[in-house]
Amino acid sequence: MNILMSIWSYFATNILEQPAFMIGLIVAIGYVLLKKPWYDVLAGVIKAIVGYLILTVGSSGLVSNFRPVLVGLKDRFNMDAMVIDPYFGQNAVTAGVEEVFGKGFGDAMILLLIAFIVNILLVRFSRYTKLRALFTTGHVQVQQAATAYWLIMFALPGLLTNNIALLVVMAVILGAYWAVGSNLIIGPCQELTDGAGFTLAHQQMFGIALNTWLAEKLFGKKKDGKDVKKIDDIELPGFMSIFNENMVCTSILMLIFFGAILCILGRDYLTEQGFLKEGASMLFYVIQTCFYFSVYLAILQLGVRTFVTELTASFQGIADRLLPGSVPGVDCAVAFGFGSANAVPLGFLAGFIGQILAIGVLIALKSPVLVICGFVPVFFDNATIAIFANEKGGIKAALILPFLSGICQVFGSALIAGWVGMAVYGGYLGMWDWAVVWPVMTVAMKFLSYAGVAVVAIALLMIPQLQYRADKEGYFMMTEDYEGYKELKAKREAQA
Ligand code: ASC
Repeated sequence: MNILMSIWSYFATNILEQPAFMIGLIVAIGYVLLKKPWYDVLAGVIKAIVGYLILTVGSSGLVSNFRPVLVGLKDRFNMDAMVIDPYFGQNAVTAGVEEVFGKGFGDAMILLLIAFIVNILLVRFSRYTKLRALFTTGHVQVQQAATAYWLIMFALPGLLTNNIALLVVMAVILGAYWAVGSNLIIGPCQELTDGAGFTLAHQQMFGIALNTWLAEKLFGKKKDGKDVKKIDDIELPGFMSIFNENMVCTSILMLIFFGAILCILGRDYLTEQGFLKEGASMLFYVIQTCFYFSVYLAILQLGVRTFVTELTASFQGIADRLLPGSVPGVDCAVAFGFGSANAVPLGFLAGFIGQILAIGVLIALKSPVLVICGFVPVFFDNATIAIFANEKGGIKAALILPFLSGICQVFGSALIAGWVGMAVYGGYLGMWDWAVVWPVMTVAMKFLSYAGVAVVAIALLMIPQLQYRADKEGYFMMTEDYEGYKELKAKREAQA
């Protein structure tokens, strides 16, 4: 038993929780099932892992580049508050779970494994469950398992004395959330990528679904049949046309907005904190810091292009042999390689403004829980939402919806983290689904107890059934034969 546990813990720490190696493993299995020669398998695995590591360099570069702004806002305005960010959230659980529930953090990782198995089984039986997506984003699964662990123990304290029942309830709810959420947005992902054959498995899946729907309903095709103006359709006059280029657009927007914040923080403060070297030029520090956003975005997009090709080609082997009709769910940053590149900085800014506004309201109302923006929710959630919103509702949707999402992230996180007692440990996950969807599920479980668990599980599992009912012919075709699906859609549109 001990040996088994050590093998499992080695596998979990080094592969399951490390998306780069997890994706490498999936690519290896996929290519072996496709009976590729060994050297093709090897080359594919290397490209997938390196591509993913490149993506990680881009995304962690973005996070650290933004640090001076966030640290500065916190220090300068003397705010002692909870940071909404997945890593701060994970720390808060690690720090508090023993004290609050008398439970170790280790169980959260066993929960991760069981929930992942639930996800695989739900997809294996897609004929009945109608679920087609496998969650592969391990680092996100760790953060979510930790937060779900806390929320569910808070909602159902009766389970604290029965470990097995506790794990089963959690694994069913979390596994169903993974499978249902990533399945829910297969349609928008296939449309965005013209059938690349993946979906997103991250922290704003319901957020993407809702905002894509809102973008279409509120900002979509006009009554006279005219298409909406997407970001890339806007032809800017004269000198403004330089904004059409993504690298230029990102650099200038960052320079204006974050350059201003850096200047307000001031040279003395930045030097004191060690962000700016003694005697270095403030002007060039600001320019370089702001331009680095474009650098990391370019790196991130290169990483995406490198591993997505391998992942989707090899996944065919898994979909053909093991999990028919399924697609892999990947990090939300992968969306940045598709759609309008300028949606990324615009969504980020709109979300940032929304968050700052909401934080202002919390301060004005003297809320007992104050929130500080973390970079991951404000950037990755809102940029992703903007990309999808732009596809359906154009530039207006790509600005207004992320703005509203920023507000939801702050208010939702403040409410739930204050209520369940995570705020005092300094952090909460804070991403869209965890600021909106999980609080609702937690309320249902807290007030209805075990009936609430049933309600939540059934409600989640009903979603794919409803999606399937809405389009029986196209539902599986969308992942199995995208060209055929497009023809079907064109035919339907012609008839309408
Ligand atoms: C998260 C998280 C990250 C980022 C990254 C985005 O939720 O924990 O490190 O988003 O996955 O690419």
